[in-house]
Amino acid sequence: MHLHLIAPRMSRRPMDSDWKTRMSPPLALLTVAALTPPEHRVTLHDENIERPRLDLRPDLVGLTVKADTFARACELAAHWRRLGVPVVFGGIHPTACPDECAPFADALVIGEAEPVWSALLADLAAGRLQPRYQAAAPADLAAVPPPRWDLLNGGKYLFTNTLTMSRGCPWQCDFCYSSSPNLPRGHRMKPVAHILDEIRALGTDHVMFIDDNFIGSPGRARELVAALAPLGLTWHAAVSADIGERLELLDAMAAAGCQSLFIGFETVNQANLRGCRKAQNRVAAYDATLREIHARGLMVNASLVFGFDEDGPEVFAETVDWLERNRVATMTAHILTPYPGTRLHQRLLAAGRIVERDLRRYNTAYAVFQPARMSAAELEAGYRWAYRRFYAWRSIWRRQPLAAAQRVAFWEFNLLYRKFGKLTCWAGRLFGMRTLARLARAVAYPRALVAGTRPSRAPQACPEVPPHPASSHPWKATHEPAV
Ligand code: B12
Ligand code: SF4
Repeated sequence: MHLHLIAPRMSRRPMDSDWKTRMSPPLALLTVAALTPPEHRVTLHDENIERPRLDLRPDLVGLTVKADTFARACELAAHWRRLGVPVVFGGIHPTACPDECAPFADALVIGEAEPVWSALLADLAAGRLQPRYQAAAPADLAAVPPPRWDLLNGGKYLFTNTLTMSRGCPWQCDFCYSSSPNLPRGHRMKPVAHILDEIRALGTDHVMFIDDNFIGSPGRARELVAALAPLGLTWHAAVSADIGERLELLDAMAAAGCQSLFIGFETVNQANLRGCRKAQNRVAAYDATLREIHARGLMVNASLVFGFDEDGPEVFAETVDWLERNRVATMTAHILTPYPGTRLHQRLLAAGRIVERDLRRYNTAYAVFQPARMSAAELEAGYRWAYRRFYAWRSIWRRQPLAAAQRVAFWEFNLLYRKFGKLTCWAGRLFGMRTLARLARAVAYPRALVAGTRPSRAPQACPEVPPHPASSHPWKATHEPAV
């Protein structure tokens, strides 16, 4: 049989360039391809990097579907269903909202593909495709095959060095898919040997772990980090904000070549954190956490959310002041988005506060609900202002890292990716995204290219950063409640 797997076009946020949608390949589809027995032919298409091949007549079309790509997935599905080709939807949106997705596909894979994919293919071959496939138990991560990287047109992506070491997260923040009933609870890790094999198969000394939470099982993460240490890798990961309470693990990560952490701080208001049940974050500990991370020479990409119930129009300046004061290298900000299937969605729906149902706008750049302490227009305008202000020259200058080892990466990200992203993306198209990424990486992390020459990453004394005299927002007085 011929299986055609597709990642539909994402709805790009106004502040992003194509770097964002071409950042990395759809790992889910590479994984589904790897699960497919070799007697079947698999083709893969990512609509974010090339036009769809509507002329193909495969035996099955598989689409990976997120909230913001749902509408496009339905259009593509309708095309092939008209031609009599069965279509299966998988991914986070059909998992969280199977009933809404069911009319648009012949079959849904609810949750992980590993336990059900071969049964689905057998049913298809026998002409008895079922409408829903859902595993009774979570996948055995020891048996997950490495992704089929060979199917990719890798040169068109910024990074092709992504991998996961786990699935899930031990926490259940209200706005996150982890709070959705169809997702397996808790954090599960792949065996360390398995992860090392995946890294070797990538054939690079620079990898990005794109898990929800690299420290979701701290003991197991320690084992992995110990195994990574001798490899001389440069790597990046996403961790929860309680990393500040695990300094030994942080030491080990820095010593093993970790260069930057993506952290969901979300808000500088503890009441907001309580409201969304983000129990692991303590605003009072944020500054110290950032100091500890910076002292070990790591950069931080802070993930922030605007529009919680305690947020008024002052939240944007307060948050950016805090980021600048702490010299946070990069920011990924979101407007609070009630993804269907999450607890947040249930709560706002029940309160009649969802004002926008077009899921194409559910990419965190739009206020799709009625905020409590400002208008939807103020929320959107404030959000865009926060991006402009954070990536303004003045702010970039103030946020320069104290650790010399991170300065080049800092300037590269702030200028090449954010400030001049549209221009550099054009250059990327001309010379190849990956060629440019490799060049940027070689300049930012030159020592990583010479095995065994990594400098010591023992914590350095890192001076407390004084508040900016120009800061006009007394955020500390209002936003440092006791916990
Ligand atoms: C990597 C990633 C990205 C990459 C995507 C790269 C790519 N080309 O796919 C980038 C950086 C581009 C990205 C961007 C964004 N992302 Co993102 N991202 C992720 C992340 C961390 C990992 C996804 C992944 O690859 N997982 C590994 C694979 C193997 O697991 P999986 O996807 O669950 O797939 C399994 C099953 O679901 C199933 N499956 C999946 N697809 C299919 C298809 C078929 C046919 C079948 C049979 C099975 C199947 O089988 C797989 C194996 O079991 C997820 C978090 C998460 N844990 O999923 C968030 C996540 C998907 N992102 C999210 C968000 C909010 C965003 C942004 C809006 C953030 C922002 N404000 O910029 C943007 C959207 C971009 C835009 N619209 O402009 C949300 C939800 C998004 C949504 N719309 O529904 C998530 C869930 C994070 C969260 N917890 O809130 N993201
Ligand atoms: S810590 Fe992050 S990944 Fe985990 S439930 Fe909360 S938002 Fe989701």
